[in-house]
Amino acid sequence: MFSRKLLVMYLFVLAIFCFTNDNYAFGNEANKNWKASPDLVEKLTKGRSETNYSEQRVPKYTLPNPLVLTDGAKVTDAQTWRTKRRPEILELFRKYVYGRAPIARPENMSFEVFDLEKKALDGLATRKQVTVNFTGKKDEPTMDILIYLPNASAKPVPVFVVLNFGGNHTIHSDPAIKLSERWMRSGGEGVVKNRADEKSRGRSSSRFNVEEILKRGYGLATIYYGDIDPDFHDGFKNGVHPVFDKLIDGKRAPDAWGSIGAWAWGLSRAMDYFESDDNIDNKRVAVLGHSRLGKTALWAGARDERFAFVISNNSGCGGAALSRRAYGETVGRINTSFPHWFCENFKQYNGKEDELPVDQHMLIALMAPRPVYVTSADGDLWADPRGEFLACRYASGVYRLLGLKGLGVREMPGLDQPVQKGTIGYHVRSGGHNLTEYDWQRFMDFADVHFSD
Ligand code: GTR
Repeated sequence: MFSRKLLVMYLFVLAIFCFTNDNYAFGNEANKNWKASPDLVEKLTKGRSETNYSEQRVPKYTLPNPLVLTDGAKVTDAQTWRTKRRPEILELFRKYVYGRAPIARPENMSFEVFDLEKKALDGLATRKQVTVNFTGKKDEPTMDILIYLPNASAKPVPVFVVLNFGGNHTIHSDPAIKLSERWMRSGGEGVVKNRADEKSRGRSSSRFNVEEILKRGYGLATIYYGDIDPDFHDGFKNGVHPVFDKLIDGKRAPDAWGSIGAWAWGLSRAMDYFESDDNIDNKRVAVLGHSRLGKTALWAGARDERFAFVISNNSGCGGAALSRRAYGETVGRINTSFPHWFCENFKQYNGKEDELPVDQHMLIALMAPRPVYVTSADGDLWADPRGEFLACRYASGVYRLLGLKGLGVREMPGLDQPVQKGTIGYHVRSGGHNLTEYDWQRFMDFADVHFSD
């Protein structure tokens, strides 16, 4: 009698669990909606007790509606989105998150192609290396773009442009790539006293399978992000900031650009170069970045609509993840660890995500109607995979308003089950925080669809 009662109770609880837990799915493990591994949650929580890794502790939040104007009016047509709401959201991100670039394309900026090899990589590619001098003046900041274009194509080719962390010479062992002489973050093979040496050649080649990209018909362009602004907090005294900053009474404005703003601006200057290069199809340039550079790729794509496809790889907080979930890295944490990444105004939202006038789904919505692809990794809870997925889902309304599908699913897909049905692509991959061959293949699959004639 007693055990029957228990059995009934057990079945009752199980039924409630099945109905209330949207992640519960019958059948094939592989098709199960992704969920953070409980073991990993436990381990990470033990290691960083101040960080929330538990879904139960995600605060209740209400997201700002991308389709409601600041004055409360609803956006119900594409024109109002285009002429009113989109500029409004862009301005909110400028003012409160990434800061404002003081200049667009500098008038005297110059390009110098200092290397042109038509038979690079055993004849597979044409290699170009180009110095962009931002002001056209001697001794002022420059950046070098390394470009590989597939020789198999007679037409201008679509290109992926990617900022890199360690210098252009780290993406491939090709000895003709100029070895960067710039400041580098310490740590890692081949960096001595914050300078790269020969040992660092090809060090990050696992993140750039150049031959495979070329074989699939795409070009690759890459720039060392430190050329634009070295990634440490020095009060904005190096890189492009001191050259272009407009100080007010000797001070920077609370919405002056931070480092992410500068890196994104540098990507637009690379786009300026692509427009002058007849071998590049400048209507099909995809901007891609990993981690902090994923945040940068999103901001670059939002502010410069010449980028036809925008890809955020494991970008997390301040990138694709919803800030209001405060899961993994938070606004307060990122502004403390990296005080130079965002604008000063962003710091007023430390611990007050709810008061932000925007959230990151609105950043993704700024890409519409262009394709955008967001990735997460199973082990990368710091970047909040679910928050990245939800941002894509909540950006979808804007795509639908423009007659497109958006993400096309409501629930998180299973591990390694890419969602590529609509104009927003998403996957959560096995493994940790990284840019892998799997990620690249999915980006190229998505580009094949959206870049086809
Ligand atoms: C982490 C940072 C993340 C992410 C990452 C990276 O330390 O907390 O936001 O950007 O660095 O860029 O590698």
